[in-house]
Amino acid sequence: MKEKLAELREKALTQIGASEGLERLNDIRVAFLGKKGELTSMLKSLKDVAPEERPTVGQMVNEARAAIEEKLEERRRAFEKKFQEEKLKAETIDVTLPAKKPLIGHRHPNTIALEEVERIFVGMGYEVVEGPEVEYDYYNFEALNIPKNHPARDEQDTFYITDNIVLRTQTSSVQAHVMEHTKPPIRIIAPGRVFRSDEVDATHSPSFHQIEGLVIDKHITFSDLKGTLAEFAKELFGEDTKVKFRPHHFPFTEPSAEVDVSCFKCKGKGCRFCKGSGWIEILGCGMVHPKVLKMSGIDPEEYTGFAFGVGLERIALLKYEIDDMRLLYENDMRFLKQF
Ligand code: 2NM
Repeated sequence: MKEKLAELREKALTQIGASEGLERLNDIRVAFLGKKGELTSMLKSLKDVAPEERPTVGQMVNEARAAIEEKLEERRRAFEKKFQEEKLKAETIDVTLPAKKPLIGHRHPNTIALEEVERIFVGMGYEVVEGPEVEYDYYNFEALNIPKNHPARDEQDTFYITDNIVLRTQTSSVQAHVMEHTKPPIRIIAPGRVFRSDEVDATHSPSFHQIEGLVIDKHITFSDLKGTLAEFAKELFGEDTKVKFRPHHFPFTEPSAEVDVSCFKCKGKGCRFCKGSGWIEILGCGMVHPKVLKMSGIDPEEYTGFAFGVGLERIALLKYEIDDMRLLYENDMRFLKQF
């Protein structure tokens, strides 16, 4: 019995010494000290030992138990320590590493250009109004003197929702609403997204933005229109910018004109930017057609007005010298950051 006990003790201590990991350590504890463990069963067979031997053997069992427990605890602590050290090593923070900078967004060139245009017109006393992108055929066409079968409808390759609802092709639709419910004087600009069934290329997109202006009051003349747009061009492109009005045709204005500005790159001498002409086309305008006023309930005998329309992307491309409109829609931060 004594030899067996000594053997058992040695076996347990060797196994503990060779164990790797807390799980194995627990298995060893159960195998020797558990309810059905080897040392426990030895304690149970103490009754077979001669009575005079029992105290010594009993003491040996207790000593063996204490020795195994101590070794188990020692080993457990060693594992814990090793585990901690590995964890610390794995989680080391290198305080000298550069920090990750949060990516900060940037205003879109369209937005910058729009805010610039709004600033100029608000400074002249205009109000900024918005309206729906999905519009009745009436406000997009009829009320602007573009009846059914008018050739201008074909030019505007429209997205139809139903026979009488369209994605607006121009923000003049907003102005038709305003004229209908406002007694002049009216002085507004209507910026917003418009839609035309165009193929995408460097200068076209099926969805782009317009800013249209409208002024209606007593005694408004073409001179007011010229002065307003000349001032606008100077503020937008620089004090020495000149404007040139060329006769044109729009269904909703009479007379109508297209406006060129002197090239702000070469000051009108002619360069690659203005294709050698010295002029850059920027907008369309005219005196609001009496029929348009009448349809909206404004008396053309009492009131006159002027209107103009300009493409926002066109201004952004010109102002920031961007040569492809598609760049405006790709949301590449490396591009957007430059403006
Ligand atoms: C343009 C050119 C000329 C225009 C006309 C109107 C309205 F509502 F008064 F009839 N709004 N905008 C207009 C006139 C728009 O864009 C090139």
